[in-house]
Amino acid sequence: MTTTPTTSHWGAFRVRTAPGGAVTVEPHPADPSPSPLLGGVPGALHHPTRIARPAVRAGWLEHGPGPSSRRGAEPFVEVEWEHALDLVAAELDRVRNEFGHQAVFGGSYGWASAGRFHHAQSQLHRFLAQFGGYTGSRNSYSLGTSLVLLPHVVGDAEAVLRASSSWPTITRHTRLIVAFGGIPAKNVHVTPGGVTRHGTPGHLAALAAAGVDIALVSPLRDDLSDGPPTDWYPVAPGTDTALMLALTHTLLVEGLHDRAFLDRCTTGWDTLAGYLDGSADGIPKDADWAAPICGIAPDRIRGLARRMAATRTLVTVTWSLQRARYGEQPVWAGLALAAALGQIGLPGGGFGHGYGSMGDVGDTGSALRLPFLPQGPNPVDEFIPCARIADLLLHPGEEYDYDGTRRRYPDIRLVHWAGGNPFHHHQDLGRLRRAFARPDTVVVHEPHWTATARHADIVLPITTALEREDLGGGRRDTHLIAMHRAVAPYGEARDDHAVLAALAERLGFGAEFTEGRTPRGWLVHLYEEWADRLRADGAGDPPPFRAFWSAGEWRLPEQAAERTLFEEFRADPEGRPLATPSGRIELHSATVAALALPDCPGHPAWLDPPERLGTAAAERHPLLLVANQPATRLHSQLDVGAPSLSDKVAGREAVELHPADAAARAVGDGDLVRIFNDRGACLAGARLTDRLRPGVVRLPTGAWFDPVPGTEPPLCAHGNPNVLTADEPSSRLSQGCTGQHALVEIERWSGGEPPPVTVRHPPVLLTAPAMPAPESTP
Ligand SMILES: Nc1nc2c(c(=O)[nH]1)N[C@H]1C(S)=C(S)[C@@H](COP(=O)(O)OP(=O)(O)OC[C@H]3O[C@@H](n4cnc5c(=O)[nH]c(N)nc54)[C@H](O)[C@@H]3O)O[C@H]1N2
Ligand SMILES: Nc1nc2c(c(=O)[nH]1)N[C@H]1C(S)=C(S)[C@@H](COP(=O)(O)OP(=O)(O)OC[C@H]3O[C@@H](n4cnc5c(=O)[nH]c(N)nc54)[C@H](O)[C@@H]3O)O[C@H]1N2
Ligand SMILES: [Mo]
Repeated sequence: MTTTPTTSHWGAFRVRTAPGGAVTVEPHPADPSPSPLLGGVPGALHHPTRIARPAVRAGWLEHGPGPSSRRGAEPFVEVEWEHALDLVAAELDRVRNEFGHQAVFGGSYGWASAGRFHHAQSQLHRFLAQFGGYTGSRNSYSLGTSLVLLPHVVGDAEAVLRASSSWPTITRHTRLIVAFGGIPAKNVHVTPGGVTRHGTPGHLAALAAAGVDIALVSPLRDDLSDGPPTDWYPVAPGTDTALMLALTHTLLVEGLHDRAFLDRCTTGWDTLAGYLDGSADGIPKDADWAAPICGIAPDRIRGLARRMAATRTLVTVTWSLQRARYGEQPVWAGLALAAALGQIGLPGGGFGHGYGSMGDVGDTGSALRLPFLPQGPNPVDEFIPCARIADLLLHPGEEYDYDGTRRRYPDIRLVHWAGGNPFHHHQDLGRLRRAFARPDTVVVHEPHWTATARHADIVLPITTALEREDLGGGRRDTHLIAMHRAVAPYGEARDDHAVLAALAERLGFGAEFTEGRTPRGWLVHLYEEWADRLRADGAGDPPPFRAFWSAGEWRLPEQAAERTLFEEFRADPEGRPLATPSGRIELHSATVAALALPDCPGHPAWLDPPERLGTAAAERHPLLLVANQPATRLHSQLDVGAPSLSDKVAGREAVELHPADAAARAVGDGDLVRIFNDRGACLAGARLTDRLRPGVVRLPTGAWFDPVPGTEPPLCAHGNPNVLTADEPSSRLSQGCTGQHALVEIERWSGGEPPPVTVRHPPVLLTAPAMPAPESTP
């Protein structure tokens, strides 16, 4: 039995390997609240869906590159590594010679695995940059809207997230948290890159112990654990902006707003006030106006506003609110509400974004930048906002707006994806399937036969983090972890780095890509370079690599426990201005207003989303689906692990619905149901609960997409919500992802024997007849 240290996006842990190769895991001893996701690791590691050998889609192998609607519908032919690498190198070379470097899409959005060196995207971007360039992608599905909006409003999006008021400050000073989207305990186990000490569950317990009141504004009661004293405001999804405006209106008309703070630290209040009181458009945004939109009674709205003004109040907005049409508005309106209260910059007051979205928001772990692999500049300046992937592939040459610029989609011929699963994460998967039919070639690096691998032409089997050595740690982590190799690579799987080094070798820049180092040599180099910098800056004194490696970890220096967002700015707005044009918080932005975008005006405003409860579209599809993050896995990762599998209902992903909605459809607990709208349909297992707002149903993301062959629009046999979501941007300002909401209808499955879930078996794999090597390689 050997025990090795490692880390993951859901926490640091130890791997115990029995002589026969059987693996068990145990959490890091310093972790007070280990993630339940850990339990998914052993089952996923050697699951039959692991990719054992390189494989090429039969039609591509036969006919060569070209658009094909057969992607995802053909068997694969397993080939030798040398053959697969020759094919990829030759195709990269052909595409750049015939169409130019911008014809290669290397945006490759997605999470992949923890590990600072073997980070799949960093490896791919370094490779493609040295290759001569590629079309990249910007921002994230997580925060695509806020990352574009916040610089206009507070100068720097990252600063808001990085410098968010700390949990110890909140538990000490805050009396009332108004939590739009709640503080879901299910999400805080995850932080990109790793987390050793999960702090948030303890902080939530401390909130309860301190008797901090929480106003939970969410369609789901489970967005807050049962501990703290809670008033539940079961808002209709997509309508928080109306509620926030009405709260701010109450503060305004009752004189509860802080005029001195607004004058000193913000700009645009008068414009916003004119919109709130109706002098701008004749419609006062009062509680009576908001109530029928958001589903919260007027007296509850007014009462909440008065309570907020009477005590130290933190307004928090989870990231989910901006992952929707007009997603800028609830973030901007939330900031305006906090500004009107005048508590921004006071301990325990003000605004927060993402408490309960990610484990590190509000954490006090290390602020150090960790070792990283240099990617080098991309010689091509083409990029897309990441959620525009289907538009990019479907509409080459078409123009679109992005953050005040007008851009044009390049013509993509080759898609190279390493780390990330677009056939899980993107909206309207039926449309994405059509988009993926367009390029000449799709290359995917993957450990598992995910839907994305199945929609590729050339599939390269990749090791998991347990099968290689690395350095691991996340934003605000407490430890840098020596990730030892725990088990041998699965089948013929290779590291992304090894694959790209072999391709670079074939394309003539092998030495530049590896700089002559082995992977272990890279770890030593990245670590020592980082340690030297820390010592030079006086920021820490890590041991030499060998000592670090044998100890298995190094304890990172942590930040002070107390931290208040915008404290310095509030103390001295003239001397410490924000990086906005006015130097202040912009409740009206002249820059945004000048863009004259109908879907993002110059101040926070109520824009009616096309899909919400009570709109015309709801007549045919009357239920509002919340497609939020799953509790039992990280997106699609670990869907074949034990926690995720044991949570399925009727063999499919569980959809939660209110007993009244179920009764109206003769759906019983545990029944197989079909969820559908005009974009697609999926099967799911019904789970009845009164802990959500009637009319709202919940189907989380990440069940592996399992389209029933021949269905168009697709019927997913397994329950991936993205067959139902719309591929529409949040706005023309940010072009962010809007996957959180969709209108749907549900019926009990009555179609006889239901289509089976097939995605937990590998696709049909053929063996290549002895294949001659291609004549020449570049
Ligand atoms: N409807 C709806 N859709 C959403 C969301 C939503 O709220 N609603 N949320 C969105 C959000 S916030 C996000 S971040 C995205 C997440 O979307 P993704 O990041 O695409 O999701 P993952 O399932 O984490 O995909 C990671 C993939 O990388 C693979 N992988 C792991 N390690 C390695 C490695 O070392 N090398 C390689 N080559 N591959 C590796 C895994 O097997 C997995 O297939 O989903 C988005 N989609
Ligand atoms: N276990 C687990 N944790 C994760 C992830 C995972 O896959 N699994 N993914 C991680 C990633 S990549 C990210 S970006 C973050 C995402 O963090 P978030 O985007 O904050 O997470 P979600 O779970 O999508 O949404 C949080 C809650 O918002 C509520 N909500 C949805 N729509 C509305 C609305 O219109 N109004 C209000 N008031 N509430 C609404 C939902 O009930 C939901 O549970 O989570 C991270 N944490
Ligand atoms: Mo995300």
